[in-house]
Amino acid sequence: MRLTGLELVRVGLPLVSPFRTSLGVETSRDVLLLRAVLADGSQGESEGWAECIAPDDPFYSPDYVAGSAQVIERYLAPMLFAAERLDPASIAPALARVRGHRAAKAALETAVLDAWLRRHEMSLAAYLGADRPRVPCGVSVGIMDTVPELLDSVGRYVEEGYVRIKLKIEPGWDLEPVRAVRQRFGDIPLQVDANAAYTLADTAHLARLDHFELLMLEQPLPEQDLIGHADLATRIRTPICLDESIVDAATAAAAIRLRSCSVVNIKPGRVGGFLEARRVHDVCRASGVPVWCGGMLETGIGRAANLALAALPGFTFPGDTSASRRYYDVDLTDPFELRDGTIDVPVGPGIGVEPLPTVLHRLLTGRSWLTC
Ligand code: SMG
Ligand code: MG
Repeated sequence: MRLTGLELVRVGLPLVSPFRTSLGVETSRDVLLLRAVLADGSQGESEGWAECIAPDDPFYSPDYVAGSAQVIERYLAPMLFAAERLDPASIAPALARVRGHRAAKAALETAVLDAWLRRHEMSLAAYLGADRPRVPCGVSVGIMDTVPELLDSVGRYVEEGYVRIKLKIEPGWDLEPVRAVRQRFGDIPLQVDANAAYTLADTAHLARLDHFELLMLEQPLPEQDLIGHADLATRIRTPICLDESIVDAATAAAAIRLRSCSVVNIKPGRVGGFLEARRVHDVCRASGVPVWCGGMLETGIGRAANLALAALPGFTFPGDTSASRRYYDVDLTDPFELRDGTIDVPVGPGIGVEPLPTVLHRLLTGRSWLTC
């Protein structure tokens, strides 16, 4: 199969409520979607969709949405247009000359993979080796102005049935909100995420989190600091999970060897695509390290694909794969709903969903069409 066309589609979606982390506040998303068209000689064409996880600004990682769009238009798409025979395994090698830009590469690989799977009438979940029809879901709760506001928010999510709560923390917003949530909600599965807001000088302070029996402390230190995380891990009891630090299967292997973490958050868009995400899963599983699926406030397009990954056997912790209404009043796809703390893994070919044309049309902010 060949890639014959690629459309970059931009949509603007307001979030239902601001999402504050140690990196800043998100109130809306400027989403880049890709629509890939593959041609298969006499067999005709097939189409595939993907969402790029890059946020507006390069604060979480070097990726940002305008940069991802540009590197796709200028470098990545032409590289794939030039490929004679595309199959899923050939995409990442065809893009390897470009360094980094993992969010852009992941989106492009996913759009082509979706088209390829639709052509072969296979779901992404089946292709990846998923073994469950639905997955337990957690929710990530942003930093709030006050503890009572946080408790209201957590209370609503607990009532909706989320099976674990993740609190965003930063210096000045850590022990107090965690203590308050523990006091109010007892021994619910609870974890925290710092987005690299601490340093090793905060070790004694972070050790005070041990008292709260958290499932894990996610990315306390800067992303490159695997040794620092390993040192921290010997000084605190709370298990360390890495997110930003793990950019491919090789860094996962290094982090495990160094004992920098005992849990890994996997986001396909952070590691360059679903095939690399599966390799991260395989490396972790072979070492007995549990993984879970992270989130980047995806619309239904990105969420559908993440749910397929989250159904692999090594994903033993609930993911940040929340229902559509946690993010958006109107999602780009039919909404994903929480049922008994779980969300169904899409079963249709490819990622199993497509943007709803009327919603897409209403929220559209730009589109450009590239051909070989
Ligand atoms: O998709 O529910 C979601 C968001 C989950 O907390 C979440 N993501 O570091 O894990 C993380 C953050 C990154 C997003 S901040 C832009
Ligand atoms: Mg994180």
